[in-house]
Amino acid sequence: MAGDAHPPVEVLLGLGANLGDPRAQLARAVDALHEFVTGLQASSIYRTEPVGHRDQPDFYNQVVRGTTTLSPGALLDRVLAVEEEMGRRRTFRNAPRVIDIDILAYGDEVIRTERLTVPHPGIAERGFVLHPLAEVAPGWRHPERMQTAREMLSAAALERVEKI
Ligand code: PH2
Ligand code: MG
Ligand code: MG
Repeated sequence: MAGDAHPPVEVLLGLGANLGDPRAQLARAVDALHEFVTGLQASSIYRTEPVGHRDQPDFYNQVVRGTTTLSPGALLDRVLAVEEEMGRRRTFRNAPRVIDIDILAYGDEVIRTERLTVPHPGIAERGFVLHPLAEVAPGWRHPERMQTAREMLSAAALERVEKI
């Protein structure tokens, strides 16, 4: 949509899956993201212990970095459309899922609307985000905490995370 034109901005997205064939689904999601995120760089995939609702399969997590010209709201719409096309059904909070795509950061903007909290509120406590984030964006600083992923990692008590 022309109304969504926006100066290019660097975004960080967090991907997770723990149903079906998680690694294939991460690959499919990254492919779909190329349609609206350019210069995309993807981290390694990490196998991670579930956080929140613990009685579910391990997750496979990844962080991607790239540039978009979509506004934050338009980016969220596109990301939710990819989740839906891939068969995500929303049941309960922290439930198992075929794909989850979260907007971790949108440039260094701080956004708090009904639909969107950016930076994503869980970043600093989540090893499944911080490990792949440190790999793909070592110089990025959380715009409110002013810390890098590495710095947040050293302060957090974290779940099991294994690079694969
Ligand atoms: N996502 C959640 C809740 N818990 N745990 C892991 N390990 N990985 C996730 O992606 C994840 C989670 C909510 O989105
Ligand atoms: Mg999530
Ligand atoms: Mg999500």
